Amino acid sequence: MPIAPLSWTELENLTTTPVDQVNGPTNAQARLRLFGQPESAVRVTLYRDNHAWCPYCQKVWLWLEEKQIPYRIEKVTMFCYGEKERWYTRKVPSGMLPALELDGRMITESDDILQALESAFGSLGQGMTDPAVLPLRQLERLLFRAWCGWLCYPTTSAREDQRNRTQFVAVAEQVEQALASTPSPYFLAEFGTADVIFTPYVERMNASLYYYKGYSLRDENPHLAAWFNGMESRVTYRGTQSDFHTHAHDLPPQMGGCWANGEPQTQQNQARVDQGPWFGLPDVAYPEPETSRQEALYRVLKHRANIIRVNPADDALIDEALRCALSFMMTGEASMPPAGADVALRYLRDRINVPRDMSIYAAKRLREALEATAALVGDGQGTPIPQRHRRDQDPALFATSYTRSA
Ligand SMILES: N[C@@H](CCC(=O)N[C@@H](CS)C(=O)NCC(=O)O)C(=O)O
Repeated sequence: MPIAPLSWTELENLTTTPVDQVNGPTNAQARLRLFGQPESAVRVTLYRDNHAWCPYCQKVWLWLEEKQIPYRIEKVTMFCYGEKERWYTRKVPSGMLPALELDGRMITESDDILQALESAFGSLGQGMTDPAVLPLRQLERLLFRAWCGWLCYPTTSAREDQRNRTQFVAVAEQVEQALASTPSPYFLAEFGTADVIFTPYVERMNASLYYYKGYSLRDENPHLAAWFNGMESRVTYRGTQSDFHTHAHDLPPQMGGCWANGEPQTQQNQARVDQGPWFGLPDVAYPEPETSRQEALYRVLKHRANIIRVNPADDALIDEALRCALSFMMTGEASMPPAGADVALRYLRDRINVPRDMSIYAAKRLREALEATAALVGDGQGTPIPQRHRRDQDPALFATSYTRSA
């Protein structure tokens, strides 16, 4: 029998001490990373996107985390999410990300940034200009182009889509061979720069081809599967890792469109990524941490005032509906939400961004609870996610954060 939802205070009492963002594991929320060193050791500021989504930023971010270089993080809005900050365009007139300040010197272009970091701090495994790394960097660009050729152009026939798929699969096979030629799951004998360079787009390929083309990069390619598993054994990668839902809906405005091929497998995959079940998708394979529900709860509580304010539903309605979903997530007991909660909860379900808001398993738990609670009242869906921009996610809407009550 449905029970009354917990109050906000009762929910707050279920939270535990959050992880240390500054010295703890890699996370998207930190503004300062010290790795146990004093703040005076900081020589680097990374300017990266507010959404923790930009692939070139992820490359630099992962490198800094792997090398444990103390750094500050300044977050900037990407054009398709909202207004670019003036303080940033004064520093970088193009507004492009990432940028990095090293000992007061501004550097743009992710490859130049990595080279400058190598000069200052030494390379991560085999470095950017190592003769073994250079051909792998070229292979990464080849794979990137084959992916764009398949995903980002409309086709007029199934045959054309098939041809683009064949071209992509041929390059993926080259990647398989490169991975097969090393004794480790990584691109070279030891983890290093080459893996960091492949990470952002291979992650986006895995998500987007699953969602728009019905093709699972991770399931179809055993060496890439082993590489993903190797990456997921690293706490650094886990902290930067996104999920299928986030990528599927953040890529179209960035890439100028992603084209679904309409095949039955694609339609099935789209339904699964959008409506669940989210557990078991090939976007993650390491075991779920015990803290995933706690993390999701903590993150919602921290931002609940804004989450409620930006939801198109009436504040009182989403307040109660959200407490029902969170109570279910934490206790396993269903609470009946008010009429209209289906639309309100699914609006939020569709806008959980990984890793910006929380890590991959926390997001799955939260989406699951929102969907299960929404389904108690109806099958209404939230406002569709825009495809040409993501101003529904404008960071300005979330500028002030909730402070925990005494
Ligand atoms: N070649 C550049 C590419 C950087 C790039 O394309 N950045 C995009 C985001 S992925 C950007 O800043 N676009 C402007 C914006 O979206 O605000 C690099 O390697 O750093």
